[in-house]
Amino acid sequence: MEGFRLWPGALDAEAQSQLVQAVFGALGTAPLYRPQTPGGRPFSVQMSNLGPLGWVSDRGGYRYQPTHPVTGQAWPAIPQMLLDLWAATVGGKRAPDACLVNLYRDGAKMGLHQDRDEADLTAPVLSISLGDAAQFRIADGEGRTRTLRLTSGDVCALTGSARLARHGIDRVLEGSSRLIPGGGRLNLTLRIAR
Ligand code: MD3
Ligand code: FE
Repeated sequence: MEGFRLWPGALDAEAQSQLVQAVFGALGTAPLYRPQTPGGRPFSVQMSNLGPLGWVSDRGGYRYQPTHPVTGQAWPAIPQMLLDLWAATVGGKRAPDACLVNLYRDGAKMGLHQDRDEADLTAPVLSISLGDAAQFRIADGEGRTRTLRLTSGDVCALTGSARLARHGIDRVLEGSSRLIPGGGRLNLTLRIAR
């Protein structure tokens, strides 16, 4: 698919554990929580954010905001490692201002959706997968759907026509990695929200 770029194993074991350490450290001040859909159902995925803006969902809808909805505190900074990874992969003039943290445990998954809450829908999204492997699905505009396995250390960039493609996580292969304390799959998505 045009605009979908995957770097399998872009992060080695050392980089992966450094990243997990940095993110779990930040989660001490911005704890994972389970947002509600606008319809009032809890997400199965636990979430938090890093950076000036964070993606949130509640009965008021989807939006980006500067503070954690539970603690009211500013989101912690995006680790430099991630800013460097953005520069090395998608590059461009702007740095990301939002990093959504998704933790999949206990059968959590994510239904097919589009990411369209960002001000500039042509700006790339960069995704980093850590921990358990997952079955990722992405659909093109013609109803063709592609599934691929995302494993720990994989990085993918969404630009061009892939940027508005419907995508989701069908299932996580629980116990396939021991990287994450307490188990599960951690996905980080770097974005330019505003
Ligand atoms: C394709 N996350 O946070 S990452 C999301 O693994 C999200 O947690 C999934 O979908 C996860 O919105 C998939 C790969 C990904 C991320 C963003 C995309 C694929 C994308 C944006 C547009 C198209
Ligand atoms: Fe998405």
